[in-house]
Amino acid sequence: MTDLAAPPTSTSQASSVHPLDRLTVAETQAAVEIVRADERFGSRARFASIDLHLPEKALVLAYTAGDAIVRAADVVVLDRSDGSTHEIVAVVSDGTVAQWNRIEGVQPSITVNEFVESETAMKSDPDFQAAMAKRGITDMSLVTIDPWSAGNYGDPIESSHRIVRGLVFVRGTAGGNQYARPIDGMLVVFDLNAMKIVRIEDERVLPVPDEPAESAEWSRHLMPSDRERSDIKPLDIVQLDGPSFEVNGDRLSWQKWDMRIGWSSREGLVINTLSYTDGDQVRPVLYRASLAEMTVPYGDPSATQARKNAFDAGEYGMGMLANSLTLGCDCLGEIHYLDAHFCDAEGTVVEIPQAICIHEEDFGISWKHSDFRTDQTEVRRLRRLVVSFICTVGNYEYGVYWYFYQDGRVESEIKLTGILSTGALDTGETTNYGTKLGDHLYGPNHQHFFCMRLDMTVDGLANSVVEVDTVQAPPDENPYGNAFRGQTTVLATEQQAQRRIDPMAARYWKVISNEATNKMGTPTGYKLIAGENCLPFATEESSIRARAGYMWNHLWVTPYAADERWPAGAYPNQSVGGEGLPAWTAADRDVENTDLVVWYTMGHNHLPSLEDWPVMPVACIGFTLKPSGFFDHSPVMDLPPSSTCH
Ligand SMILES: [Cu+2]
Repeated sequence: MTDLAAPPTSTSQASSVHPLDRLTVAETQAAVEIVRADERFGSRARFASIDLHLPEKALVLAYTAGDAIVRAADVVVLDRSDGSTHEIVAVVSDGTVAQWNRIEGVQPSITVNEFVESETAMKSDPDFQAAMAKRGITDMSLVTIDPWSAGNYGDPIESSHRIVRGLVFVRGTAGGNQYARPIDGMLVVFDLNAMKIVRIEDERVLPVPDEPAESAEWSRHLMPSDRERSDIKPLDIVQLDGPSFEVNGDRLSWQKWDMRIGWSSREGLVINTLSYTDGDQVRPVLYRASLAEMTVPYGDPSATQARKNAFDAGEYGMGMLANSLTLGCDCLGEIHYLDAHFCDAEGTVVEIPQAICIHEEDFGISWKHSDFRTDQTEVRRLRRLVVSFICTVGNYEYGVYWYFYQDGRVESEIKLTGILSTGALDTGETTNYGTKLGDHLYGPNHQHFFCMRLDMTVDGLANSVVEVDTVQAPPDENPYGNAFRGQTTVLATEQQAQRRIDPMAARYWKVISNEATNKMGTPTGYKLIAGENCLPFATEESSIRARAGYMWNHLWVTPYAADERWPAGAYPNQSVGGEGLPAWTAADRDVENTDLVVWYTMGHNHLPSLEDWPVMPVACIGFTLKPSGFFDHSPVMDLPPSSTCH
C-alpha cells in the first residue's frame, strides 16, 4: 500500500509528469485492472467513474520538475448485487490499492451505459408497449426515453433502489426531433440495478403534439431546403505565424498567463495553478477552478414535470458527456485541441478526441486616447485566450468557456443551448407554468444554476474575502448631496460569507492577499463581479431546497479542505439533501487570512420564449475576476501597437 499523503516513495516514478497532469488512457486502464483484480470487486460491480486522485496541495506547490511523484486514481464502483458504492484509490504508479471504502445508502451518478440500457429495457417491456398502444404508438423504433434522475420526494423506493424516471417521446420520423413530440401524462419508474420497470405512472392520455417539420425539426436533412441564408461570405481567422500560446502536455502558457489544464468526469474542464508573470515575479491567482455542480429545477407542478431537478455534474457527469469538437464548426481559427477520455461502466476507456479547445481571439480595443491639441492617438487591441469544452446532457448543451485577458481579467462563461425538455397539453388547455410553443406543445418553466468552485491563491495561500457596497455619504459629510463611497466589510466566517448579489449597491466581492501589498500599501486583490443572476423560486419546504441548498446563496466561502469539492454533496443522485456547502458551513469556520475556496453560484431563469424553439439560440451567463489593486498601474501599457494598423 502506498501512503498518498507522504512524500513520494522509491516505488514511484521520477518523470516529467506533473502531479496535476490528467490521467492518461493507459493510467485509466491500469486503474480498471487494479480494481478488477481485487477480490472486493463483486461479480455484478460496475464502474461509475475514474478520475485523477488529486495530490495534496502542499506536494503540488512544492513540486519541481523531475521530482518523483505518485500517480493514483479515484475509482467509484457500483455493486449492483447489493446496491453498495465503493470509493477506491488505485495507485497506478505501483499497481496497488491504497484505499477501499464501502458506502451504503448513496447512489453514484447515472452512467452512460445505464442511459442506453434502461431505454432499451423499458421499450421492450410489454406493459410499456401496452401504454404506448393505448396512445396509438406501435413503432418502438421511434420511441425515445430520457432517464431523469429521480430525486427524493419521500417515496421509500427513492432511498432503497437505484431508480430513474423515464420521460417518453416519440419521433415523427427517423432522426426527427423527439422533444417536439413528448408523450406527457405518464412516466416510467425504472430500477437501474434490476434493469426492469418498477411501475408506470400513467395519469392521463394526452395528444402527442404534431408540429409541422418546418417548426419542429433542427436536423439539416429534415429542414426545408430553401430555408438557409445565402448571403454569408466566408470569415477566416488566419494566424500565419501560428498562435501566441504554447501547449506542453497539459501546461498552457500564453504571454504572461500560465496554467495547467485539468479534467474530471464530473466537472469536465478544470483550470489548475493559474498564475500571471508580472516583471520577474510569477504571481499565483487560482489554484483550481471548475464548474463543480449545476442544477436545473423545473417550476411546473404537472405530474410529469414536478420532479425534474437534474444535477448535471453530480448526477450525470459533464466530463463524460463532453463533445468531440470540430474545427470550423465548434471552434474557428488557429485551434489547439486536447483529447479527453472516460471509463464506461464496463471498464472500457472511451476516448473523446478534441474535447478541449484552446485558441486566442481578438477582443476589440484594450485602450485608446486621442489628444486633439497635439494630434496624438494611441490605440491598442486586446486579445484573450479561450479554453473551452461543450457537453450534451440529454436535451441541453452547455459550453463552458474560460477567458484569460492580457489585462489580467479572467472570465468564465456558460453558453446554454440545445432543446427544451417539453410537455404536452390537451386540446384547448393552457398552463401558467410554461410557454406554449405550438398546438399541444409547451416548454415548462425552469432555472439553471451553476456553482463555480474557485480555489483562490491571490499572491499566495493566505487570502480573505471582503464585500464592497457603494453607499451614499452620511449627511454631515455630504453638503452637496453628491457624495458616495465604497463600504468594505470583511467576511470573516463561513456564515458571514453566505451572501447574495445586490446590484442596487453595485456590490462586488474581492479576494485579497494577506501577504502582498501594492504600491499604496493596500492588499493586492481580485474582484469577483457578478453577471446575470437570480435565486430559486422553489419553496423552503421543497425537496430541492434541501438537496441543492447551495443555490440559495450566490457567494459561499470555505476554508480549503481537500475533500470538500461538491456543493450538493458527493452523491446528489437520489439524496435527501443537506450535504455539501450547507453542511460544511454549519461549523461557521474562520475564513479570514487563510487558504480559502470561493464558491460562486449563478442562476439563469428560463421562462421559455417562442424563439427558444426548436433549438435555443445560445444564452450566456458568467462572471468576471478582475484585478483590483493587484497591479500598481494598468497592466496593458506594454501592449505594442497592432502590426496591421494603418
Ligand atoms: Cu433552460
